[in-house]
Parts: sequence; C-alpha cells; structure tokens
Amino acid sequence: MQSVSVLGAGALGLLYASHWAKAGVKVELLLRADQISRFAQGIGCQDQPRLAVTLRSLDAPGAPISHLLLATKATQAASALTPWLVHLSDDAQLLMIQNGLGSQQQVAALLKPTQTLLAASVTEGAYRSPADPALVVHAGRGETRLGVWSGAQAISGVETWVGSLQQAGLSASAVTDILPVLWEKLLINDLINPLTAWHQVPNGELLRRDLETQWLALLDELGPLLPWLPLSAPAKGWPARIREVLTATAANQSSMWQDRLAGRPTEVDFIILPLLEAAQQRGLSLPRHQALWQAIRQGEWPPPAD
Ligand code: KPL
Repeated sequence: MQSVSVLGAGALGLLYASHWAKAGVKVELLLRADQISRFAQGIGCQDQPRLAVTLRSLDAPGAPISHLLLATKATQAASALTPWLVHLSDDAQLLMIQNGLGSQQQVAALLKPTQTLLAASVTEGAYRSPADPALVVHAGRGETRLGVWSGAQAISGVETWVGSLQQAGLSASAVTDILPVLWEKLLINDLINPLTAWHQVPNGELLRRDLETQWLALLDELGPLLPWLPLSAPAKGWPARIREVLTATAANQSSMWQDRLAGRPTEVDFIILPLLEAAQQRGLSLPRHQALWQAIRQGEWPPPAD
C-alpha cells in the first residue's frame, strides 16, 4: 500500500497515520476546514520528530481515495464518512477500527457493492497529548486484528492492510471471521471503558481490589448471556483476559474516559446496548448494565472525587 487516507484524527487515527508516515507511506488526513491549522506543523508520536502529511479538506482537490482508514468514534463513523463518499474510488478499500458493534453495519450500508469494507479490533492504548492535539501518546502496545466485513475484493484487501500495518511497525494479523473478534473486543470495552470513565482512572487502576469487584460483578451478570454470543471464551478465562488488557494498557485513559473529559457523546450505544439487546432477545435481564448504560447515556456522571 503506497498511500492511505485517514478519516478521524483522534488518538488512534494519529497513531496509525504517524506509523505509516514514518514507514514512508504517503498519508493524507481527511479533515474539516477548521481542523487544518491544528496539524499544519505535522503529526507524530510524542517524543519523536514530527512528520509531514497531506492535509485535505472536502473542498480541496485530490485524487480518488483508494485506501481509507476510518478512525472516528463509533458514534460518528457513518456521518463523518458520508460527505467523503463521492471521493472514494469504485474499488476503494475501507478499514474500520471502531469499538463495539453497530457502526460497521451503518457504514456497510453506505458503500457500493464494488467497494470493500474491512473491520478491525484494536487493543492499542493511545491518547492525544494534552499539550498538543497533533501528537499522540502510545500508552500501551496492543494489536490490530482485522477481517472482512463486506465487499468485493475482501480477502486480498485483508492481506494488503495487514502487510502495511506490519511494515509500519504495528502488530497486525488477519482473521477469517471478524464477528467473534469484534464481540470479544466489545466485551473488553464493556468491562473496562464505562468503569474507567465513571471513576476517572487510567485502565491499570481497575486492577485495584475495590474496582476489580465492580468489573467482576458486570462479568458475572453476563454469565448466562455469554454462551449465546458468537464468541469463544479466551483460553485463560475472561478475568485473566481482562487483567491482561488492563496490564498492557495500564497507563492509558480509556476512550470513554477521554470522551467524558472532552464532553463528547460516549460509545455506550455501541458497547453496552448490543449486550442489552442480545440479552433481551434471550429473555435475560442485565440490571447493572442497564443502569450503567442509562446513567452514562444521560451524562449522569458522579461528581469528581475529592
Ligand atoms: O479499546 C480500548 C479503549 O480505551 O477504547 C482499550 C483496549 C480498553 C484501551 O484503553
């Protein structure tokens, strides 16, 4: 892959974009006109030299987009992509890296049958530098597992993206069935993100005994639902898997905590809601999840601790 366009200049978008740029891939950031000045000095990972990338807004001329990384929040994937659809080539390949489930279906519905949609589950820990929004802090090394969601040249598309991510120094692998992988990630996000945002703590703090009991209680509540979900239990069991992610991303501010800090809508409708819906279909109830979803959705965060 010689060039890639990135839509969504948040933490993960910048993380991928700067790795590609450093590896010599031609990177184009797709931005709103009012965002351009923010990236005029280049982008990069904190403590590393800045890298120049092309900054393109909707009204600027540009070549048809053949490879697009869609790195917005799940809440914005479809709406952010819509104005760019006319700039996609007929055989464009898109890779989505959103948390949860729901945004993939929304984006697939916007594409032509000749275009390819890939979806990925990402466990990289990253947040934008508080001092400079053009810089990203790579707070925890994770991986990108990607597979086909829909489209024409899906299989060869997966190989192209995996190869390009690996060449850029990121850990990436192809999976034959992406849905169980996305459900597994949804569960990880369900157990980590709301609680870190609620208590305003980095991921690693959920290893504290008092907070661990809270995500273990959420996990316990999911027990009767898990056999119905299209995912297989991690080899070491769920608690060990969650502790592994918490340890690997200990210093990270979860994306939901970042949303709370920025006053943005959170991704609860893509993370907790699919679980509530799946439970409802089976006649199961998830009162803890229901209460958490409702409170966060309505922005009823607890007051900050003293
Ligand atoms: O995906 C994440 C997120 O914050 O959204 C994890 C893996 C929990 C890293 O923070």
